[in-house]
Amino acid sequence: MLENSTKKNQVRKIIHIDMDSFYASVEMRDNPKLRNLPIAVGGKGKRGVLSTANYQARSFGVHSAMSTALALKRCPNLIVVPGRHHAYKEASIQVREIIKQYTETIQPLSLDEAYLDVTDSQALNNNATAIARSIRQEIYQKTKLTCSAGIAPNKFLAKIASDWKKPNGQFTIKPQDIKTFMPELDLYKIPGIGKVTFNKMKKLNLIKCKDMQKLTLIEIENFFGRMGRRYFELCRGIDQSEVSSNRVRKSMSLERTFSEDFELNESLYSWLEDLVVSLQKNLQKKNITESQVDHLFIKIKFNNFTIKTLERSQYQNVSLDNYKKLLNEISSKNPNRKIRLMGIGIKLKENKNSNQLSFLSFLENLSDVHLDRQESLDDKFYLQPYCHPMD
Ligand code: TTP
Ligand code: MG
Repeated sequence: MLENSTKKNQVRKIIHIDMDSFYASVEMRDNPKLRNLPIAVGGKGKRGVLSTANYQARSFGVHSAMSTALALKRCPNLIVVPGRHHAYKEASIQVREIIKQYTETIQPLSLDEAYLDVTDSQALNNNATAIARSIRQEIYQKTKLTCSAGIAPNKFLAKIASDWKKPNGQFTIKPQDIKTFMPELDLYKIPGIGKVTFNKMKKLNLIKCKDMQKLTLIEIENFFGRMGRRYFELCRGIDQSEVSSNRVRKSMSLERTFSEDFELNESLYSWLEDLVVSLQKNLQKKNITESQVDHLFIKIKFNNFTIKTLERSQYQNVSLDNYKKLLNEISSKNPNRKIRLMGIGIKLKENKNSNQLSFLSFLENLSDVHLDRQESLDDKFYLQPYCHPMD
């Protein structure tokens, strides 16, 4: 009895590992001529977008998801190289092999990021800071790539901490440090709080966690709806979520970035048809049948980069007709608007066994170019495969 409750209240030891300027670092490693120069990985065309940039390029204000055109304005000597996804996957698998020696409880988030629960790890006297250091050293020895690590009692704090000493550094937040660490943390640093939400927070004079800590749960829920409770907890450094190595697929989607902006109307039907055909093929490849589909959704990115998603529970059949209905509904709600991206997808019914993903299929399903990372705290979005943008 005592043992159980001790275990339940045991302080957890979570590590978040994040590779440094991952794609760019792989490119510099494999092509020494690129070292010491500002480089970025991405599309070179008129509407090219960057996946990432090395730290030298970042000092010019160049960053992920920036248009190549703007990046070249900021840094005229920037060298833009196309992505080599197989090389990134290979490095990711090597990293995973190293991490596996320290714990089996690993939750990959993307090719270059993972959470580890080392609470019960026998390695290095169960010293999480030492484990993180050792993992980083081994990753460097085997891949010649650097990474950063955050060590903390929960996933949220570990993720925040891995950013603290980037690149090639690590930072530990001990349980007793949380009370002093949290108040000064900027709310926009919280994963899941993107531009739109942060702008809303700013209007309410909520800039740092200490500002949010002054509000009651009910007040936060009134402002931010169902995310209220999560924000209430996160601004205090509370996060009970587990490092879950059993990835369960919750959705599947595809999207296409257009080479020019299009009107949001029926003229998009032929693009929609292409997407539906590809989605149907992908569902087939993954042995997902219609009976597993809960409902359909459509996603639109407008030319001002705002994103709208429309989900309708009455549509379960993956047909062009149903997606046309969703497109018509979203276009009637947003008349005369131009868009740069359209995506479609399905949400799956909850069925833990049949949707389970292995690490390898997780990697296969990862977006090669995830330029549209969702502003969501829900892990499901990391599992969505995407079409390559057209640029
Ligand atoms: P990140 O870990 O977000 O970025 P990073 O590893 O390049 O840099 P940092 O040192 O800050 O961690 O993403 C990992 C890789 O994912 C990145 O190298 C390229 C890809 N990516 C995209 O393709 N599009 C994006 O918008 C982002 C953010 C990343
Ligand atoms: Mg990274």
